[in-house]
Amino acid sequence: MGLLRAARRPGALLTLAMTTFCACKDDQQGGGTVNGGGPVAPALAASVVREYPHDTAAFTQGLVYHDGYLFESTGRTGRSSLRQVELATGRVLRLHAVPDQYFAEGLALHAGRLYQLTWQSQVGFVYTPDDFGQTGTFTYQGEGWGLTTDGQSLILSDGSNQLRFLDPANNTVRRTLSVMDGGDFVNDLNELEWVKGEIWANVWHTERIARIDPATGKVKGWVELAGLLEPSRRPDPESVPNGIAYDAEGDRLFVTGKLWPALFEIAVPGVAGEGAAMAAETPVAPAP
Ligand SMILES: [Ca+2]
Repeated sequence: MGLLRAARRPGALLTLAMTTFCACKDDQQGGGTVNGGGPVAPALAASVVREYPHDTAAFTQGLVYHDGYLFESTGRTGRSSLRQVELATGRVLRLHAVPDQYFAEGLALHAGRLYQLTWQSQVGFVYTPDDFGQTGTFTYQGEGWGLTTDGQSLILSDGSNQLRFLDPANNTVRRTLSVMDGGDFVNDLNELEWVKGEIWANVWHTERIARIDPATGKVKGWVELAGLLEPSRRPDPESVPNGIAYDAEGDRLFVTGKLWPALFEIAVPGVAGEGAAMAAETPVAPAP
């Protein structure tokens, strides 16, 4: 996937590189395959707008942008946390240590509260973003991987191809969505983000993000992250891309990975994340 390698200097936007590939796990290297289920969705390369520092001890499982800051959920038993992070420096401004028995997972901001999942404990925590005061808990069946919201429901992934829409008022499942590309189910859905009416999902152990139609579950397109962080900068095999945050007001997209030393602002030309890139290209009017 070298042709999709992204540039690293600020404001640099690459020419669109498009290809098609199957979402199935036996086709990790891309290239179209016959699956009998209709055409697979096209892939667009992400281009790097800026690179920021990221804590290499953060096993990122959830990422949210809110009010000028990143909020991050990190996993691993005994080391799980909720963090408020300064974007420019990667500095952790506030850290809540999740009790040792939990492995923290996805994170979403819904109705002014942060919702944090745990992997296999079937309980989540609710906090106020200002001070990380815990205001409640919520429960769900099975595993918790990624979490986001469409403004009405909490949307939960569990490592399968299914997304569950939960009613935050009573924890019931409003509906379930099967995610498919062409004729193939897309398994291992992980960290989630609501971006311009689509659900974006990291796919575990891959270098790509699925852009999912929330009405049908069909993958509308893929965002290719291959080349974003070189293998030499990844401390271990689990250092895969995970973590998507969207600044809707500024149209800025942020992505990182587990234990990554960097967090990237990216743009997907014609799709999202072009706010900062556009601003950089706007000529300054001469003084009168
Ligand atoms: Ca997210």
